[in-house]
Amino acid sequence: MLTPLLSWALYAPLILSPNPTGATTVDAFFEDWAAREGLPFSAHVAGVEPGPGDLEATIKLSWEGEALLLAVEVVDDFFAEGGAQVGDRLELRFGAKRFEVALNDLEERTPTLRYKGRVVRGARFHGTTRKDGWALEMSLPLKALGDLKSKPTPFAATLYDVDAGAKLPDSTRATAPLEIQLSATAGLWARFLDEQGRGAPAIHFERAAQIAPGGDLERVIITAQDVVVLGRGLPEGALYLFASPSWDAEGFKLNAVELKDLDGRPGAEIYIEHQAWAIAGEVRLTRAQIFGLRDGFLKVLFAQQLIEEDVKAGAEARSALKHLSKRRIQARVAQVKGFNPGNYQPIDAPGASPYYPIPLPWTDPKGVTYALNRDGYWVPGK
Ligand SMILES: [Ca+2]
Ligand SMILES: [Ca+2]
Ligand SMILES: [Ca+2]
Repeated sequence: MLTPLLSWALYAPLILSPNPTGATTVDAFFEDWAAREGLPFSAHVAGVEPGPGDLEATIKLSWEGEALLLAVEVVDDFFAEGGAQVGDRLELRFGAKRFEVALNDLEERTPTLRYKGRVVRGARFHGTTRKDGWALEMSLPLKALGDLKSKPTPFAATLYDVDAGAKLPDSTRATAPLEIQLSATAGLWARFLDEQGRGAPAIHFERAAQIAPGGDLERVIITAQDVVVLGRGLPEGALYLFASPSWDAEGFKLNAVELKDLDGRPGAEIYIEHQAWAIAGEVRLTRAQIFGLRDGFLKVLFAQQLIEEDVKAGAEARSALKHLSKRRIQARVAQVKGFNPGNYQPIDAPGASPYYPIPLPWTDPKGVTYALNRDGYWVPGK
């Protein structure tokens, strides 16, 4: 079969947020799709230009868990039953993968999904013929289609309309090419900003990661004010969790972010190293923090100053962290340049800030070792 050559448009991808579980039933009743906008088969690709009442069609997409859900509704003056290569049929493209939907007779002989001629297992169909055409609801296993969750993927559907029972289609129509991406976190950032009254802050970091164990990936966003985790699998049905560590916003710069397991429990923690002015133009601090989920909140599990620079005086104290094990972190004693222990005033005395102060040789000659307990890292004996 000749496949129409479509050039992919560089539009913003169509971001699909998930259905609430069970909101769509594959039963050839289409009320459950009423709120979704349909993509028309608007491009005439080949054959005769169909007239009114013949080959007006739309396709709708949605997803739930590990299944892509589609609804196709077709006005067609004659339904020609057939298979992968004959009769009315449908083709779906996801990136470079081309799938054929063999409609069979829609009802008794259920349609099948084929890839390179072989039936794809796990696809479910429920079709129906109508007075003015036909319609089909389907649930396709995501793992067969490609990685639609992590990156925008070109998508197009093509309809081959056979009206006289002949093998060759009378006409062929396709959706305009576009990119789709399934996102478990679509819309949640706007909701966070709105509900927390945040305006439109500059985003310094954004990435998908498994923060809450299991299910779809969460999205981590860091601004000069907040660390935010967006997701639909967060504790107690929360759609976002956030911590606002009252960072100095002046000169805020992220030096490092790592999303990985740091506490030996399922799900990644968020390690952040940032710098900002404590006194603008004079004293700059670099700080390390670890955020993690505890008791339904995003909590600071660890906080330590790493570097203090007095840029006017050219003085600097520089510590470094070492992960001794999953449960122990050591802040090495700082290497000090230019500070005079006699007139050195720690910027943050212990307890005065959420950051443990930088370990200086004259206050903490061995550095500081933290041990993880349930709620965070602590310094034994402090
Ligand atoms: Ca339905
Ligand atoms: Ca037809
Ligand atoms: Ca963990």
